[in-house]
Amino acid sequence: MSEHVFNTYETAWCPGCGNFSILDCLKGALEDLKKDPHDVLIAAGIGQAAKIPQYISVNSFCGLHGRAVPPAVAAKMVNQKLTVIIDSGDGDSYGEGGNHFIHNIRRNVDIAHFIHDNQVYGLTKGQASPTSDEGAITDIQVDGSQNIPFNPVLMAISAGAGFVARSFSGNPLHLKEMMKRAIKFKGYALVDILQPCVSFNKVNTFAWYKQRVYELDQTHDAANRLVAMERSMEFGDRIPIGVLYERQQPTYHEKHNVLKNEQVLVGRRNDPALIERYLQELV
Ligand SMILES: Cc1ncc(C[n+]2csc(CCOP(=O)(O)OP(=O)(O)O)c2C)c(N)n1
Repeated sequence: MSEHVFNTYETAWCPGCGNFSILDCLKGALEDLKKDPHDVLIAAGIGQAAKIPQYISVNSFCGLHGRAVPPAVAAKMVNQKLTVIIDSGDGDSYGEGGNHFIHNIRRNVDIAHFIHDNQVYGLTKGQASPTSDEGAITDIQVDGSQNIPFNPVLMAISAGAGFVARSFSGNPLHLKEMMKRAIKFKGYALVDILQPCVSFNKVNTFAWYKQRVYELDQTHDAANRLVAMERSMEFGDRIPIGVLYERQQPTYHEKHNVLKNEQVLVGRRNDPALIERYLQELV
């Protein structure tokens, strides 16, 4: 495959933004996995992170705020051969899209979900997001955020996700590896990506993460759900990155009566008499 397949475009991001590395890693992961652009769909909502599909030459769906999951699920539903990726921000995915986030995990649709977690609503000038630290001061939360921070990796494991990882935009080798594993995983796979926001998050900076982040090693038992949950709660002086939890389980398609037998629904010939009968049953 040509190295020019996943094109580069001029972006709207601030110099130093973690999004650049995340975009590079995503392109690298797709190249390494030898994905052809027409076999890939990236769905996003709204935000700085959610602009990613505009900077990469694959199929894309730019949805409303928090609404990246439904079109991604629909696309996977009709074409299982498609590599479906959701790539969006923490505000978009865990805030406005929180309902979709949780219940898509329960369906276990085969989708890789990459979330740029900069702990703020960056596009709209840095308001607190679900993952903001308690006490985080912003232009709106002038006395500090009083909400308990949302823990996406712990939530995903407890909701039943089969693959849950965390990575850091400042460690591109690690991030690309996590993306590749999530894409290859059969079933829902989350990668929460710690990402500095150079304009609106002056606390959780690149240096702040660099001091705290450490890579999980072989001593971590990623098949043990309780161990994974305990490790997921470590977020302070030390922050683990890597695959927190991994367990293969039947996907939505494997359990579905029709989908388990049909790889592609697009273009199939429908029987008008059958459709007429279904309609009659409805009236
Ligand atoms: C329903 C709805 N609520 C709020 C907004 C305003 N809005 C657009 S982008 C955005 C912030 C997105 O934040 P995040 O997903 O964290 O991405 P970032 O910009 O930080 O990359 C907000 C609040 C909107 N467009 N629609």
